[in-house]
Amino acid sequence: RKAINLADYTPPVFLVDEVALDFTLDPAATIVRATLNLRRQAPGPLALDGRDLELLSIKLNGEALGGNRYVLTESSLTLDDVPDVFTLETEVKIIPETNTELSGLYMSGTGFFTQCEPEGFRKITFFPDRPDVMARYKVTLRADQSKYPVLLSNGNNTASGAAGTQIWATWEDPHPKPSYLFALVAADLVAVKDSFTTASGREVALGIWVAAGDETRCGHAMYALKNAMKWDEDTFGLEYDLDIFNIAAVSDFNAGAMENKGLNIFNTAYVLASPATATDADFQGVERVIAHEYFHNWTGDRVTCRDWFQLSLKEGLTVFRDQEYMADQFSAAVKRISDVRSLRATQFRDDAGPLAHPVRPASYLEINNFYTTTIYEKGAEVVRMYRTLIGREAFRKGMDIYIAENDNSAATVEDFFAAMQAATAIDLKQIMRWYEQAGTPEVSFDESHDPAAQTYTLTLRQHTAPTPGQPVKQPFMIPVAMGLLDATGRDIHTETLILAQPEQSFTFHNISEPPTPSLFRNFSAPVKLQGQSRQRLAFLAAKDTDLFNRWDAMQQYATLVLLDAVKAHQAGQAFALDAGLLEAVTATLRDAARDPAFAAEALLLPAETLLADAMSIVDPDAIRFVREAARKALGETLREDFFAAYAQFAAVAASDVSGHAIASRALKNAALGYLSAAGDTTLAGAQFLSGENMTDTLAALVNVAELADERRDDAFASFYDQWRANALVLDKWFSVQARAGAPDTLARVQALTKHKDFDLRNPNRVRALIGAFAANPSKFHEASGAGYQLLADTIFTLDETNPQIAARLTTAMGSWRRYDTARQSLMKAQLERILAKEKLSPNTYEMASKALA
Ligand code: DPP
Ligand code: ZN
Repeated sequence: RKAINLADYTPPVFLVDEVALDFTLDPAATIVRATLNLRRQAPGPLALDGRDLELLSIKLNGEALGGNRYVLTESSLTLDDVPDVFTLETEVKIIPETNTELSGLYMSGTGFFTQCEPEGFRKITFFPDRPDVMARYKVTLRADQSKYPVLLSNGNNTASGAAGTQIWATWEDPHPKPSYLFALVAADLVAVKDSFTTASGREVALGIWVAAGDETRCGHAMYALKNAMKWDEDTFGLEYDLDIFNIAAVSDFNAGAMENKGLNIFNTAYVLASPATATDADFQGVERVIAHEYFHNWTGDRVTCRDWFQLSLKEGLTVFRDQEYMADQFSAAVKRISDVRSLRATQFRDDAGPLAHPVRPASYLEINNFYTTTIYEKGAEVVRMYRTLIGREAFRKGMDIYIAENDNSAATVEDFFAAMQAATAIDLKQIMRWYEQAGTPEVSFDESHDPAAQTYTLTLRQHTAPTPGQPVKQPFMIPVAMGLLDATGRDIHTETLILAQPEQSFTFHNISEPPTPSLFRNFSAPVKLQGQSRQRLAFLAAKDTDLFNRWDAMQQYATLVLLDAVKAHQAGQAFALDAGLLEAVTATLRDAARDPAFAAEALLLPAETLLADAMSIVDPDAIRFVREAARKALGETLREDFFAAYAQFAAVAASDVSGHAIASRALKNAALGYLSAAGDTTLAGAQFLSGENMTDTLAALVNVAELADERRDDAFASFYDQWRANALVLDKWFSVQARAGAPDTLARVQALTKHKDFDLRNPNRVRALIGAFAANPSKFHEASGAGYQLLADTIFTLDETNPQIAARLTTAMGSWRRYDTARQSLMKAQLERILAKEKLSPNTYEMASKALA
């Protein structure tokens, strides 16, 4: 399969001004009639994309075309001899019930749903399926009234009716849009309705469509939607632009949600939430994703992408916007901490391996493989760096310019750059390297203090290791938000430096004593800061005025200490708890009441995956042993404090999901984790039994899952009995078992793949069991290689029905070179086995071959 290259971009030969679609919906044979008004832009034939379509008829300006007038291949329909302006009518048959890829039109639950981003529309009708072709859509849906009483599409419902047992509805979207934003829903759903009045007085009807029985779990989604609509008006001056906004929830969905114009389609996991069934993290996930998809209405829909290489133009920007939204709802520092925690755990890891790619890749085989943390989360960091560099006011001005200049068009990363550059006097040219070069820069520093001159000089150096296809890196433009602390921890100077060369020195005046620098405050750039001494880290962990850096110093300190303990363990020495770590945890715990949300984050030791990233040869067993030993030692040493904290933060109503309640539960459950690690499991057992709140129940279950005895088995059995009918809760039942560190995890996961509720057709279930297991740092990497085999077996089967999810699972073996030679060859053998599969999808082929390259 041929690579698609950014450098080969050419504008479309034909534009489509209007398209009328008429669907007669039937699971076994849906008929799609399309009328396209086409207009030539450049010389050449008309080439339309189309896959899995049975062409029934084709007319040009009303005249039926014979087979000699067009060329049909597996993926295209080409007409050589066409006028400059004309109407093309096609009629095709598609089979939604056999569409297991969940791209295009497919069946799920009670009806029909679509997913068109990035290239699903070509599985619905022949069309120039590329984002720079923006058309106005008129859509008529026809279906059996008894089975599919609800018919939805983009825009406004302009007409409806019934004819015999059939109903029909017409939807018209006044805004031109690319084909990837098309959507339809035809299903037996019920709506939770509300309304929102925009700042300029437009009344918007809001509907959240779910399966009957799920209406009671839509409250948080509706709250979040209205809150997000208001926030975008207040923060960016962006108002909603249609009279109706619908969200439909579907339980079979490859991604989290989709921003189709006026009709967002959501994975049920990001709509349904009640305190009894969803954790606090789930509630926050619903709010974040609802906001994210809503924000796409401007950054994605009104201003879309010229081509898929620009994916981060909409995704990085929209993630940045949802991060800012969430920061405004809760604690900004805690939000930043949890975002950076996951960026480091996933994006930094990818950036260091064979799958590393720039925020704007130069080439791909299968664009579905590029919905990555690099495009999304690192892309958001790049947008954040613009703001850090030019300031909030200029950034807002740049956003206004970006929207105004690119409204109703398909833009590029350069257009965003131009808008930001127009808003500031700072030369931003070099920021473009963040889009072009993959890899995580490493920043180191030297310092010197001159008591006579009262100056302090900081020298910063940046270096970025080679990544696939990029052996040499140019220096990045790195904003370094920093402060200088005196010996008492007071800020004596704060500034944002710009590091743009391989090495740069900065001199500060009137500095009488050697200060302590606090660098990259609030994580001002996605880099790795190196060379901080333990003493420094301990000081910053206790004193930094920047909450993020205080947390980070503690994490870095704990990382150094635990990595030393790993070495000691490998050398056969017994584990000894570091006094500084004990001191830091003690101080955090005793001060927890001041900011429980922050304390709960600070109490978490660095994840096993983060420790793994810092090792040249990953030893998953030693990492797990040491991290657990540290948790146990802390739990035992601070037993009284943890019990006290548990009791202090326990008094929160089960139904309360306010920020205060969420923070209290987080702190309480952090304490529960340490007490359980110290062998005190009665508390977890009792909390499990008393649970009316899913956060508490699950936190207890996670601890009970570590026990390989009947207490665990009883807990999982009763959880199953209680929740077997609730798919989203049952997903948790699978994933807690797959994430467990208990010695028999692998065998249990093998057995669970045969469980009657395990279903390879449902992406949420696959992620809950197989995805979670592949992210289990020690059990997936069990020395026998049986974990790799299990994953590869799943990929083998899944590749035939859902290549997108199969390809995604393959990335779990992307870091195989980081392990010992025995594990390396076991993982490599599985990757090779996958590559040798007959009829392997291009999706999985790309990931497996790149992992091995
Ligand atoms: N465009 C979607 C999103 O916003 C991806 N399915 O995440
Ligand atoms: Zn998005």
